Formats: sequence, C-alpha cells, structure tokens
Amino acid sequence: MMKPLASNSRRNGSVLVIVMWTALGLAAVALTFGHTARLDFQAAENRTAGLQAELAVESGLRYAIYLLENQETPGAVPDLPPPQAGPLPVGPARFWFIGRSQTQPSFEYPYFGIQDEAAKLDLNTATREMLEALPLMTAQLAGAIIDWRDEDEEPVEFGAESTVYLQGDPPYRAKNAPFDSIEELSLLFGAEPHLLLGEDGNRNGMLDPNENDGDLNWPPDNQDGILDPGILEYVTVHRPVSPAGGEEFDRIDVNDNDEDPLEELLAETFGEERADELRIPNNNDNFDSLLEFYEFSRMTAEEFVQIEHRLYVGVEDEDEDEPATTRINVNTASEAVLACLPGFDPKIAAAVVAYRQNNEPGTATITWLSDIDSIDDETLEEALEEAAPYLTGTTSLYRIDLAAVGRHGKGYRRAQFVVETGETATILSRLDLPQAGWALGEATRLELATWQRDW
Ligand SMILES: [Ca+2]
Ligand SMILES: [Ca+2]
Ligand SMILES: [Ca+2]
Ligand SMILES: [Ca+2]
Repeated sequence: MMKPLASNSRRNGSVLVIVMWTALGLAAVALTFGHTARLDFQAAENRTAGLQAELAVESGLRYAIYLLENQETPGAVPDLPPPQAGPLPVGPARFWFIGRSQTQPSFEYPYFGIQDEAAKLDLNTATREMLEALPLMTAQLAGAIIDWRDEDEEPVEFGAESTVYLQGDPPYRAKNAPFDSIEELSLLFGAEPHLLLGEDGNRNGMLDPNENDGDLNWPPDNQDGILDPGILEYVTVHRPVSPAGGEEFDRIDVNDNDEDPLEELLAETFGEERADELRIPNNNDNFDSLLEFYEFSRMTAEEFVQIEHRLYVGVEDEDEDEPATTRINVNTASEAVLACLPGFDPKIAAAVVAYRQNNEPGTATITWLSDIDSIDDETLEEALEEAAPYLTGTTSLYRIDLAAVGRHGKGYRRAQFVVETGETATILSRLDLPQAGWALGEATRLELATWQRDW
C-alpha cells in the first residue's frame, strides 16, 4: 500500500516541478514580451514626441519672425514678458525662446526671450586687441583666430597656420577665410572647451546646478553663484547686410552725397517747418557714427529715435578685404563685450550698463550715450569719440534659441537660428544643440511632470 503511494507521490512531485518550470518559463517569456512591447511603445511615443517637438521648433521660428517684423519699435529687441516667450503650445507640443537677462539670471529658469546678435563681437572683423579683451581669451587663441581668417600662411604672434594643424590627428589646414559659424572656433589651436563654454555647459545663459558645483559634475566652475560664460557667449560671425544694401532695406546713408532722401524723410516725419530747422549734411560732412550725426542734426532725442532705424553710416570705398568693424548694439551688449571696444575700458563699460539699467533710456537709440553722468564729461567725450564708430543703437540681427518638447514633455529638441530682418526676414543660420542637454532649468522639468497629467 505504501509503495504505490510513495511512487505516486514521487511522480506527482516531478510533474509539479515540470509544471512550475513551464509556468516560470511562460511567465519569463510573457515578461520579456511585455517588456519589449512596452519598449517598442515607448520608442514610438518618444519618436512621435520628438517629431511634435521638431514641428514646434519650426513653428516657434515662424512666430519669432512674425514678432520681429511687427514690433512696435523697429530695430529693438522685442520684450516678451511671460508667458509670451514660452511655454507656447503647438498642438500637444510646447516651445520656449531661451534669451539673455540684462541682470543676473535666476537659478530656476533661463531668461525667456529673443537674443540680439548685434550685442556680440564679430570674429571676422574684431582686432586682436578687441579679441584679447574678452573674458577667458588667451593670446594664443586670439592669434589662432587671426590666422584662421587671414588669407596667408604666415603665423602672427602666438598664432597657428596650416603647419600646426597638419601635425594633428586627423590633419587639416587653416581655413584662411572668414568664419561661417562661431562653432568653427573648436577647430582652432588653443580652443579648449572650458575657454569656449566657460561655466555655461548647456549654453542657456543660466547657472544650472552642475555649473555651480565645482568639479563634482562637468563643466568645471568656481562655485561662486555667478555664471561665468565662455568665449562663445560673446562672439558672432554675422554682420548686417543692410548697410551695404541700404535701398533694399529702405535705409538712408547719412554720408551719401544725395541729400534728397534725408530731406524727404525729415519732412515726412516732422513736417516741412520743423525739417527746415534741422541740419542736413553737405558733401564735406562725413560721420563715423550715428551719435555724431545726431549731435550735428539739432534733433531732440525724441525726434531722432523716430528715424534712427532708417539711417546708417556708409563707409566710403569700403575695402572688401578689410571690412569695417561690425557695430555693437549699446542697448543690449554685455559689459564684457563693451569693454573690448576701442576707447572703452571695464570702468566705462560698467558705467554704460549701469546707466542703461537705471534710466531705461530707450530700446533702439544711441542718443543716451552722451547723457551718462557717472563719468566726467571730458573722459566720456574722449571715450565716445573713439568708440562710437563701433556702436549702434538698433539691431537687425536676432538669435532665436528654441527649445521644445512633444506630448507628455518628451522628445526634447533645441535649435538656434540667426535671423536678419528687413523688407523680408532672412534665416542666416541654424544650429541644432542636442548634445548641449536640457536647457530649460530644473523648475521647468518639475512643471512638465505636473502638466503631463493634463496633456
Ligand atoms: Ca591664415
Ligand atoms: Ca547653463
Ligand atoms: Ca561643475
Ligand atoms: Ca561662477
């Protein structure tokens, strides 16, 4: 009686083990299947969100161009108080314009807005002295910049021509032509990433947590609670084509011998009677800057502002090989950039920025420069005489830095465009920045997590 029972029980035990193994096997297969299906679903969802975000980037660009073409003060940088600069919806996607704050930026969010490309030093026309005045610039990199853009193969002091680059792996030659993008800088001898990016690893103009934690996380930083950006923040390769094509952009050269267009503009804007009281330059007058022309013209600042964006300073017989220096916008340029200009030093640059912040002298005019009262008159006059040829009060070049996410906050995308406004807006460049990482700040990341429930 006992034997069969024992045998039965043994057989039953084996069956149970087999069933259990099979069940475990099936469960494992089911789990794998489920996991793969979920991954497939997630991948598809991420792809869709990515496409939605890309579409939002394109829509954001069109929207920015619309804002630029229809802004109240031509030649200014549009002010976009929240939430006009994002998040803005495109179907299930959202986009933001990443801007630059005139004051010390917040730790939680980047400053949202449109950037002025005329606030930066032009890599193609800046002199060595101007380049060397930039934060983090080395004599070696300044030399390499000059050699990269000049036609010859003769190195300047501390410079680098093809002989240097051909020793590298892979070997390449010096360009010997103007820069087409600021990112080209990374090809140059002595252009270490920490010099180009500084502490702003993701190029959003904001101090992210990893940019204020010393060497704990890349990039290296000094943990002082202040963003110390690198060279890329302060330079451009774009200069307005408008001064060269004045008519196309409906602008008048104050150095043009033909007085009629200027007379017409003054009469049209201020009436015949007032126009007659204003001074019109003749053939012998030649101006280095609009500030000089403004002082000559007898216009009030309020009057001059109305026509400023319609004027430019033509350079007689401009040398194709040595183009005139690109003018920097006094209304948007940082202290660091202003300090690079001939006649200006860090003290004067600081006074210009302080006056701008305290007096809100206007967003598209150069007239206020001679009103700065924290510097004695003589020093200011001398500084302005030297610096004014490098300055402007208006802009036509904008950097539109767009970040976007698709449905459920996924599919993050970022691209920067440089746009020139005129009769019609022209897109001059596009740079995608997927490698720069999340640029919208921790606060936006947290907000997205709550929004996801509503999407
Ligand atoms: Ca060269
Ligand atoms: Ca940053
Ligand atoms: Ca760090
Ligand atoms: Ca710092």
